[in-house]
Amino acid sequence: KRLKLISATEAEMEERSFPNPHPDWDQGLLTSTSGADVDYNEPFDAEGKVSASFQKKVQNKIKDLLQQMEEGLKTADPHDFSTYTGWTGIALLYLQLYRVSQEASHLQRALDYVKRTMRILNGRKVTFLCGDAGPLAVGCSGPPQIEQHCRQQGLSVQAPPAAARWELTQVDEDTITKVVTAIVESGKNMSAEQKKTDRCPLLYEWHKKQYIGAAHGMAGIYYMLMQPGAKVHPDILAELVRPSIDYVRHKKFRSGNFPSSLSNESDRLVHWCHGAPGVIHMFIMAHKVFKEEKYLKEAAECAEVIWQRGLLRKGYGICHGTAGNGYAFLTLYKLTQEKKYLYRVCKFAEWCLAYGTHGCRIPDRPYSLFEGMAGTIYYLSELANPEASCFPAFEL
Ligand code: GSH
Repeated sequence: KRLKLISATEAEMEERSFPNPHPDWDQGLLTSTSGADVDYNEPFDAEGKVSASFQKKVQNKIKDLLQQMEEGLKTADPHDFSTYTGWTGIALLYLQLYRVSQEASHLQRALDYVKRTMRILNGRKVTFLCGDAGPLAVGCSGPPQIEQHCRQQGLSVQAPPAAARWELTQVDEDTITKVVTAIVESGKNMSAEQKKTDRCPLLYEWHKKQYIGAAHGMAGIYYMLMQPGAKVHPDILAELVRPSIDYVRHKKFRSGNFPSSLSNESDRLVHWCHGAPGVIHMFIMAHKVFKEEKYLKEAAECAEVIWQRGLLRKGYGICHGTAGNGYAFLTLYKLTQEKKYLYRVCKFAEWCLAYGTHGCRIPDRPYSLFEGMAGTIYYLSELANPEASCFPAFEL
């Protein structure tokens, strides 16, 4: 069984990603006084900051991509209100752009898209990314105009604190506790059913598979349970969540990547949704919560695989694209303050600046937040203030 967990063959790895053409970060060169050497770590300037000219390039590209996106959205599915592929995702992008630039036109657009979603909700799915919960939460979030609109529509809203930077809807603690309890109970039951109580006390499946990644799987669920806002009891964290995280940890391929599900042994996907770029967020949170070095080490190893294999042929999006992989470096940079990770953030952004020139696959919803261009713009917009970056609809 162990033998099967060998890493991917080169052919398999190459099939999904482009070889990373960028030299890695070199601390020695940055401290050198020679101008030529400093260029090597471009786009950092001599002081080790992201250079003004690179920031300018990013800003220009954001404008250019936004125009393309607006044009493209004219032919997008008018009924798709979702965060994942529809109008709520676009509203979230404009809220982010407003946050970064304070330009009122962005807020207005966010509001227009939110209004649109309120008219087309269909009550079929309750989930945040694909169902009604996402648009409702975004509709009820901070900006007063959005709140007012929701009130007019007869939707219940609770006023967020005045200075809130639109934390998504303030949900009362009782409701959070109920949801958290349901998640923990369901994980315990599945683990007992599968006789894994000792090894992995919280087990989940989706479409009959025990997925590992951030979007559909265990790493995403443990990540949410560790959020301070989830207020999970420390005993539950220690006795159920932590051993489950360690179980996932032991599923690591030799390459440093992670399988997409417990039953899948092929080492191919290096996406936020499947593989190291999603699992890294779980490790970073585990390090914050349990204060153990080993989790930070795991996160750093994830970052290596992502650096090697993260420039994806699938595209530039956040769910299974290069921008989503760049968020792994952003989050690790926020935690460690290591320049190396900010450098990698910039290199993945640089790749995204050449949007469409690498011969990548065109996503099914090419302009959407999770599959397409809106997600790439979102990622690029984080460069203005990396300390405040947050993977949309995931990191809090
Ligand atoms: N509909 C998506 C798009 O057009 O971007 C493609 C579907 C996709 O890539 N799904 C992700 C995946 O990893 C999971 S969310 N699929 C399996 C694979 O790439 O082998």
